[in-house]
Amino acid sequence: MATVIAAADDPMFGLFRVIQDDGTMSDEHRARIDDALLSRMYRSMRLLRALDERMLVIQRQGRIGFYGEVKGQEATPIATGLALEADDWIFPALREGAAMLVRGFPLETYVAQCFGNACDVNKGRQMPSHYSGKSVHQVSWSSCIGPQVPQAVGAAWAMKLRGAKSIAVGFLGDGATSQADFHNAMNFAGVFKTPCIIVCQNNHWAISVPSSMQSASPTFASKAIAYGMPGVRVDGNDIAAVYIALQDAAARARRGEGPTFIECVTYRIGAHSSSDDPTRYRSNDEVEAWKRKDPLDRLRKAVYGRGLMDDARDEALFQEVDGEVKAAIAKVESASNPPRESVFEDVYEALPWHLREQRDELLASEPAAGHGGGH
Ligand SMILES: Cc1ncc(C[n+]2csc(CCOP(=O)(O)OP(=O)(O)O)c2C)c(N)n1
Ligand SMILES: [Mg+2]
Repeated sequence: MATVIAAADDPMFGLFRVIQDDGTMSDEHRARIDDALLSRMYRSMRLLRALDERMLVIQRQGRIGFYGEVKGQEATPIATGLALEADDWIFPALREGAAMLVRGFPLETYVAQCFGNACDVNKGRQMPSHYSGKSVHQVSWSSCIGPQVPQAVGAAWAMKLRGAKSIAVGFLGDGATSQADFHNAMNFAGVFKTPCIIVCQNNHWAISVPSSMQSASPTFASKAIAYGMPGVRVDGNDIAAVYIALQDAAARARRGEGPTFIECVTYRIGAHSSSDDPTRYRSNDEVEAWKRKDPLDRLRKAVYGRGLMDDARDEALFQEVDGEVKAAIAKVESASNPPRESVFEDVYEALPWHLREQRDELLASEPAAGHGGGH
């Protein structure tokens, strides 16, 4: 049997961490994560946790049809939003939507995506939790597992051909590494040195399939070897570590040195989605063990340690962000459906005759029962 050489100090086999168990970080890392940035990370994570909790409740109440929680995996989307430049493009997988919020996308419009109503910039055409925003350079994920990686690599290739300074970041889960799309994209990125970062959120499960059934490699990060790019295995529950790894990879891509593959080791604390019951396939002990590594608790230790937060201020912050979430939901929930004829918009510059005919026929008919109308 072939021997796999795995040294703990090798970035592909070790685990890059920045926030230590006691909440401190080295002077070198502290110089890159100042108090203002750390506070921003904490506020964003507090907000995302509050958002997830409320959105899941309203899904259970039947007010939205579906919801995809990110509980336990908040560090990566937030670090991504903070580490990138405004011109960089994000091609998310299932759990990175919130990078949009960090980059300034309005919370109300974000929430409206789950209602798919007239406040939704996508006009209700996507499944809930499939966020996207042109204004913040974030592409919708397509529900299929894997295609966002070749899309990101292709966009990065275009950026390189145009001589742009921007980069693209493509995400995937551990399960998606079994898809051909991942391997095609990694190969292309390595050969053509496209300015991109490919980030695998290894949350240990692909719905009910454990990550051990996806790969025989010693780590996901080590897959980078085969494609001729650096691989980094990062503690995905340590927002500071994810941020620094992304910043370094982005700088490398901007210098023209090509792609980096990052594995973020994390855990999905919640269900795969609102349609899933994880008690059917994983043990409570496993979930409890990962709850003790909660990224929010880890970051809380760091902000408390620097004297940026205490219990009273933390409670006030929670009330503030939870209030923002409640207000956003209340504001968008009462909006009407998108206008029926909007289904014909945004594909053709000039509507072809057969679609004009269909639109006119639709407008001449009465809205179907149960359709809220839009005008
Ligand atoms: C091509 C394809 N196959 C199967 C599915 C069904 N499916 C949806 S999510 C999922 C698991 C994805 O796991 P992973 O990539 O680890 O992402 P995670 O949900 O853990 O974030 C599967 C198999 C799909 N959406 N697309
Ligand atoms: Mg997974």
